[in-house]
Amino acid sequence: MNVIPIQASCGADIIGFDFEHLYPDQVDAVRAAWRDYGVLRFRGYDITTQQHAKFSNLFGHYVPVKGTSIAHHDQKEITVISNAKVDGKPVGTLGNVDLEWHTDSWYFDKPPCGQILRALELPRTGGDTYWVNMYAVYDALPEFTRKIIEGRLIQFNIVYDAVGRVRPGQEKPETDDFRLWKHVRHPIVRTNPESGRKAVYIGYFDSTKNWIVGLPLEQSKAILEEIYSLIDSGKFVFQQKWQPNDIIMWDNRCTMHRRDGWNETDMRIMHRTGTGTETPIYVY
Ligand SMILES: O=C(O)CCC(=O)C(=O)O
Ligand SMILES: [Fe+2]
Repeated sequence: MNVIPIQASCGADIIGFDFEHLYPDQVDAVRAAWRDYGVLRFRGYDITTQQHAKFSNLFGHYVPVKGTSIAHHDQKEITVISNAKVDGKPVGTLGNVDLEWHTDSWYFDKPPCGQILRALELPRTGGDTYWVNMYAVYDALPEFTRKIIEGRLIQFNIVYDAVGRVRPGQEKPETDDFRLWKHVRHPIVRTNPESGRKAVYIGYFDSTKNWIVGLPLEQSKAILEEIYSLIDSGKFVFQQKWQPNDIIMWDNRCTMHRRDGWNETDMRIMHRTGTGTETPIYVY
């Protein structure tokens, strides 16, 4: 088995992994590469849904399919991400929406540590996915900004989802001051216990609903915009142009991702599992 960096900033290809036998030395090498590169690509592996779930379970306990997401009909670990419909009924969620940078399940107390996404059916054009290395974003921040955010918490509202819908079980807040809305708080500089390295952890792109706790609103907004512009600079980004049976495994603690839209008349079907959950921590 070989690990080949895709680009300096983010990502590595895994060549020659055996999904059938799951040899322990290969699994250990994947674990080490996952720690070192944040995003791993397995290109052109025609695995079954059982193999996907079994592989995923090696890296952390299984993360149940959550909320309005739709589970695969006979593999409970798998979330189906798709715009496809069978007999008029959607087979998955996250159609051609939710295209902004995010980490998965940022509104949870314990978000998933890793996610494993496999492409089954792809549109003719569009639908690329991008990952950004948030260790590199942390390292690229001016020391002045790093000093302000080190040890602080970021507050994410849990009332609205990333596309502005009220989440099931939540109610529209009475006040416009988003700092008073129901929320979770996590360290904005997050230490990944796997690597010991620090990454910026910001959930999703929205300086009007995220707040760096304790900072005046204008300053919080300015720092978040500074972070977003580093992400958008593209310097630390890996662009995945999908081929069928590509599998991408990412560390959800130290990367963010987003994807492009595509022509709605084309079908796009992806299968995803989560591996392990963890309370985000900051170690000085
Ligand atoms: O469909 C994709 O390429 C990625 C969707 C996404 O954000 C996810 O699976 O977490
Ligand atoms: Fe996502």
